[in-house]
Amino acid sequence: MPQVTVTEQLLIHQKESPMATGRVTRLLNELILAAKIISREVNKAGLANVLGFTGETNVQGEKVKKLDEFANSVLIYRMERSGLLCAISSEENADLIQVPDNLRHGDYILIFDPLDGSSNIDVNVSIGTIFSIFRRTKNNGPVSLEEVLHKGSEQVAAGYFLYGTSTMMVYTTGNGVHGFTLDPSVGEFLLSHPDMKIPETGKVYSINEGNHDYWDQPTRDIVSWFKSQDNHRKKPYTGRYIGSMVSDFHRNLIYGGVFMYPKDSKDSKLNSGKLRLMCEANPMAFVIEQAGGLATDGEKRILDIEPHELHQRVPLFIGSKNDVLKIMEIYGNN
Ligand code: P6P
Repeated sequence: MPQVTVTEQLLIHQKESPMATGRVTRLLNELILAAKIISREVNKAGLANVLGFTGETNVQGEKVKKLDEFANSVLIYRMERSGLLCAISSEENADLIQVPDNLRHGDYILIFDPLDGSSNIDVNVSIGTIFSIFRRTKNNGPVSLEEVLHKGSEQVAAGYFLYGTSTMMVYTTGNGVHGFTLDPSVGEFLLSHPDMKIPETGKVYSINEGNHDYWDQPTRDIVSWFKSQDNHRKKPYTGRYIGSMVSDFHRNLIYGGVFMYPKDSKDSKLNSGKLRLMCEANPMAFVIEQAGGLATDGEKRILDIEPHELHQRVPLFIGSKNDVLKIMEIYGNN
């Protein structure tokens, strides 16, 4: 199989889209360099002193782990210097980051979760970086929050890096979903999963069943349906939950299935669910729709949700089309 790099794959589609200027290609390549640096640290976390906590807590009220902080600082440092961005938003930072005046600016806005699933870092379970890219509508001056709070349907690119048994990159620019695997011997991400499509009906459901007593009735009905014999499969779906959304999402993308993080009454601060719209739900929803799947908050399409704050949380049901349609039917009947 010919060794196709990310750049070559992007240039193939760039030729097809006359609006393309190569800047998104350059932006993704800058992200790739940051991901290679993060991957190197993740893969030796047990050896270097990057395990454990920094002692701080982030805007989400979560304890910050050293690798979280490392990944966040690498991404901000590298991407600020890409010359392609005007603003950055990180899940780890409360406020929008304006690209400093002494650095070259561009028209793009990058939103990311630097290391999703970080609670798994110390136990050697796969974690990931999730990214979302928008094009600025205005063309100069400081970027206002209103310019960043776009609906997910306006993303120009999105995807994730998965630091697992191998390091992978999965992205979309609106021309399908393409997966690349890092070949450490050449230091390149090489095309390993061209034009990824999620099976229309899955065989896996992913949810933290420990939250059962805090779910509303529609969520309990949905999970009972997946565990019953009168579902699409006429037998119970398999339950799989890694606790790292990028890993659960990636497995479902390949095998078929649905990942669910519904709202629950466990924590009053999280009465709209735990996952963030801008840096987790939107990018994953763009990817899943391009792969033939669906993503909803139970009632609405994720990509149609009008954001009102940077770290807004949203219930998330995402994966195989027929399974997500069933979820919407059950929610719609309540
Ligand atoms: P819980 C990781 O912190 C994360 O944001 C997702 O990657 C993951 O799916 C979820 O939280 C796990 O949350 O409450 O089930 O431990």
